[in-house]
Amino acid sequence: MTPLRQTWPDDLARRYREKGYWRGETFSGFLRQRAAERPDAIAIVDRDRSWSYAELLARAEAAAAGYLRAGLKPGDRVVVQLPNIAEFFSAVFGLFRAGMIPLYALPAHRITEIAHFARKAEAVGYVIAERHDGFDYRDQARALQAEVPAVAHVVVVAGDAAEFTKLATERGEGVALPPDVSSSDVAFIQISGGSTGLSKLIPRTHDDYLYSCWASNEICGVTAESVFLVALPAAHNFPMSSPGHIGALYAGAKVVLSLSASPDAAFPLIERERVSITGLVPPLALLWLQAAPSKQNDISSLQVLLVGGAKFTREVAKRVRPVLGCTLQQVFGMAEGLVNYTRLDDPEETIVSTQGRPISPDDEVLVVDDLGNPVPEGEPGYLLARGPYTIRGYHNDPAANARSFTSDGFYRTGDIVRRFPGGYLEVQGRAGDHINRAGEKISAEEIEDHLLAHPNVFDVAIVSIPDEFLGERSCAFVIAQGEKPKGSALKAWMRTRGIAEFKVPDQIVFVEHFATTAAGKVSRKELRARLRAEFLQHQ
Ligand code: J2J
Repeated sequence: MTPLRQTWPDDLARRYREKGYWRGETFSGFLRQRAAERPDAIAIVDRDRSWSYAELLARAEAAAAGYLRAGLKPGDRVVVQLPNIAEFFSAVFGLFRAGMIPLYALPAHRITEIAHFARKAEAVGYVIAERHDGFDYRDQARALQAEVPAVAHVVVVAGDAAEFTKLATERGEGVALPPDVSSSDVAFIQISGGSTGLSKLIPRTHDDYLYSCWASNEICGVTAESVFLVALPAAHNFPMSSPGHIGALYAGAKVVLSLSASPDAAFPLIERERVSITGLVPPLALLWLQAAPSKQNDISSLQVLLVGGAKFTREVAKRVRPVLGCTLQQVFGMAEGLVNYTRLDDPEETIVSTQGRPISPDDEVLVVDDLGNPVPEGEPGYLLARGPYTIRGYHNDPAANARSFTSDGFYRTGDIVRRFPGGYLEVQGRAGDHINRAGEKISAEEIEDHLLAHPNVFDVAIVSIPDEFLGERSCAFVIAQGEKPKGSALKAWMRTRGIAEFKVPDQIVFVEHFATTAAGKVSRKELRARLRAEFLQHQ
């Protein structure tokens, strides 16, 4: 098995420890501690259950014993694909307790993506719920085992397990739980929303991730009294770490789970649980702003609304305080590490017009030109980042690492930003070719590769088009060959490719040919830029 690691140079690692950023704690260690300190405090609430910290710990230990009984071993990598239900937490903290490494897939991911994650991570387990949103994940488990036979263990945490193993809810006898792992070990794997090809794997350590969570708690005002609503998919890095459910649990707060982020689902939960803080992507924030005036629910407990994942426009941002009665906190983060927040006591203008500043005094941020030279303050440039919770490399991907990291360890975020006094950043756009569709990142190349497999597609370019609601939508420019398919048929065919629904192009435009230059072929990047410009001109 390719070893999973994330290492910083010794001098920096020493500095991060000495400064107290890396506290030497692990995920299962902190949960055990919270359960000892406040056993009866409520940790997790979903639609119809509520678990105390003591109960969550007991369930995590039972799950850990169950995994070991089923034949999984410490160090094994396990793809976790769960909706926002309480068992997400017993399943995942069970894996931590057993020294296993979760890889977080989103509920929307389908077989092509799940098989890629499993192969790339050399996973041997897959943790699912029976069904969610009408989709039966057991069928997906069968397809995965057919495609990647190494995934020998499927654990179903809720519903009917069929031929698979049910998540253990009793500790049972005869299984000793292993000693805690080291805080510098990789705790779990996140998925990158990168722009080239298939998703890359992001190994995060206990030390670095917990730092980003507890420091976020301080910046976002999360304490043991807070009530944090997870409205976005719990597996996504934003609702997990900014400050997220992990931040909230670290603080000993209450985490409330909503199966959907729609106002219809979320507002009654805010009222019932007196939610004080939550996070949304911009299109959902817009929906909440539209819905709030006509809803009867009392959402006055909400103090902070974090908005991030994609650019939140200033005009909409300005409406948050007057309409929802809470403080907006913009957050510009990435699963690879660096997270920026506006501060709760920043002037309103800073809150509505910037994407904040880094969490840590030791976040090193550079804004550079094409040649890698720093640009003057206020000028746009590429954002590079290095620091105590920003990864130094993807898992088992030397080519991506050569592209995405400088020789001195800065991560090339791919974002184009301007930096202002005080370190505040304003996101201007992206260098890479991906579509940020309502916070979901889609690689143009990945979708082009799928479409090229269609017999009547000669060539294709995927382009991001500005969209009033989604921020960006995806448009496929297609040159057909043979019989020209209907756009709707092409979309339907894409759905058979086993990919997440959000990756199916929103729009398909057939063209006769792609422009070339006198010198011959243009680069894909240039082509996409031209098609986009032409499309917008004719709007
Ligand atoms: C513009 N673009 C943004 C913002 C992210 C907190 C919040 C978000 C994420 C996330 C996260 C943006 N304005 N406010 O992990 O902890 C775009 C950038 C960035 C990419 C990362 C967190 N906030 N973005 O969205 O890994 O392009 O993380 O590089 O999914 O989203 O995407 P992702």
